[in-house]
Amino acid sequence: MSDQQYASQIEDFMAYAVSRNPHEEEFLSAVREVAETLIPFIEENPKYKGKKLLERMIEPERVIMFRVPWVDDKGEIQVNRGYRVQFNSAIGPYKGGLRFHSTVNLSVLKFLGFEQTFKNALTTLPMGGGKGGSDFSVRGKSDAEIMRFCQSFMQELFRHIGSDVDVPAGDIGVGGRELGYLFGMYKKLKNEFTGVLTGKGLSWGGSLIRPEATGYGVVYFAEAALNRMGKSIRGLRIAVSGFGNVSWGVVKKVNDLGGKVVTLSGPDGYIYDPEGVSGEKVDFMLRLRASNRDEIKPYAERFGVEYFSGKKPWEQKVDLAIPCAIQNEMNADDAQQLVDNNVIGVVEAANMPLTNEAVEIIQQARKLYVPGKAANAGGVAVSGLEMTQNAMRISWTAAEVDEKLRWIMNNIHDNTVKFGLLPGGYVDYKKGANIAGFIKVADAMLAQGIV
Ligand code: 2IT
Repeated sequence: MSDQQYASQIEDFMAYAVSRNPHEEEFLSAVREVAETLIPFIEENPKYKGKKLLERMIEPERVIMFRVPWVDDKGEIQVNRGYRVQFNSAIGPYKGGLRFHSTVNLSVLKFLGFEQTFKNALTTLPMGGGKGGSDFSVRGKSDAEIMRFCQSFMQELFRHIGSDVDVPAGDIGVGGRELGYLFGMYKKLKNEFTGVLTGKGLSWGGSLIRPEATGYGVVYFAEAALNRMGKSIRGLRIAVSGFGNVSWGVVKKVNDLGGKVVTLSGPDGYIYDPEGVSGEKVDFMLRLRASNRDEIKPYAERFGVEYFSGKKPWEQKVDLAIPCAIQNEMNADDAQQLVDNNVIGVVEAANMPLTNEAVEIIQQARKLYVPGKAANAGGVAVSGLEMTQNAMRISWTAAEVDEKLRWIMNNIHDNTVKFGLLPGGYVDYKKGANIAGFIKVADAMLAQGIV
């Protein structure tokens, strides 16, 4: 079939997706990104053709929405909305994080659950795709308010999850503190101590390296991709956005490998630290996060570096960009600026931080582009390792977990190169990740019949 025929097939499929999911912008953009690579692949492979696999895959197996009422410190009743999108269980129990953030809605969680299905397949571990959360924001809340919210959230969620059913974890706004409150309520309601959540604290079933895993995995992947180009992290100046868990792990591993992270950002703006974020500055990131203020400005005040209010770090001249904050944080103009500044490439640590137009600009310029579903899979991969340790009732050492994480990231790298290598040598990691993830899920779905 010609490119033009594929293009019209893609538009027909998107018209179908739009008609079934009107106004769900984030979800539709994730679907488009996948459909553009998978429709030609499916057409060329009789095994997958005519089975309505994409139509089946974009329909979540189940969506749960619920009321989350709680009482704030003033004694007022607050009402939030809770969700769990159980997207695909073809290769294992639903698995994916919970996001507590003001931008959370059904479209965002469907996009995240859809992406998670492919990501989890890439890890080689038996995990299906899911995502959940709430429009609750921890910003400006007291610890007691956060606890009451988490308890109310779990009072409904508990009946839908289980260690062989659906295993949530953290995401934006959900870290060790929130997972502790969630786990405590789950255990009380079910009267069982099982690995129903991952990202748990070390003394109650958590895994070493889980807090670092997403960021470490991103940098292991970046290093593998750079090595393929005859380059490495060593000596690179890197722009990072965000200052939360993912950025923190990226900063630590970049420092280990001899690179320099020169920017961090928050919703308020970004800081530029030409010396690099290292030493006590890395620990300061943890304190910023624990403060519930959601601002990066205090970093500039504390360390006397430049602060750019209301700006994004992509305007700095750097060798590599690693967006770690949130979806759509890098648009076409940002991507063009990076290309004009001769960046080596962009590695996504957040989920879909680049708009589809931004991805197009980076790839058209033949710069390195690695999608989050491949690069940030180390987080959920170590969640999978936490599930294994819980099931075996043992704990591996940090070195053992790190070794497995590195193996998994290198494996994802090689597998995405296998399906993404274009004539001429450029690697389309987006194509590679979509096809490699699809094959695993689609084969399982085909084997299990129309269910
Ligand atoms: O986006 C992600 O992969 C996560 N938030 C982690 C999910 C998990 O189950 O560890």
